[in-house]
Amino acid sequence: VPLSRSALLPLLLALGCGTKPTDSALRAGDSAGASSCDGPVDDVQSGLQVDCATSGCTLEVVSTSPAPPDRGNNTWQLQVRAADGTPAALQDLTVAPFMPAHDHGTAPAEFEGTAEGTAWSVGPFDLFMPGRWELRTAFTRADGTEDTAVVAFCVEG
Ligand SMILES: [Cu+2]
Repeated sequence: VPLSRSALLPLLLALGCGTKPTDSALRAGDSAGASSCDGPVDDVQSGLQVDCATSGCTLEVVSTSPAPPDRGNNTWQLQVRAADGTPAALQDLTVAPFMPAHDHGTAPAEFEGTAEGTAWSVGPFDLFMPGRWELRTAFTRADGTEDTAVVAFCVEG
């Protein structure tokens, strides 16, 4: 990656987080509260399935570590299921954790998954702030069809 994580993280915090520009990075990271997780979220646990954007499949959360997701390093196992529920083979799967309210993601921004049978392991990715995160997932099915799915969840302070 062109920028080291240690160089980019303070930049992300300075640019994206908190409404008061004078807040320090630590202050922004500590500003947990009910209002920090506004918006719809999924109940992230083993077996959760969310709809794919276009091709009629679902994205299943096989497992997360830690469970439920928490601040710091997280590793997830994901699996795409066809419309009939059978596990779908994929060519690739990439996730981009993102905080829409703050308009920032992680460093690096994307994490390529590793196939484990029909499931894919992604991470560790650092959910470094409390609040509402989206795991924006993009993948290519065996027939070349590209699709996306989003899992939204709250990270507690
Ligand atoms: Cu943030």
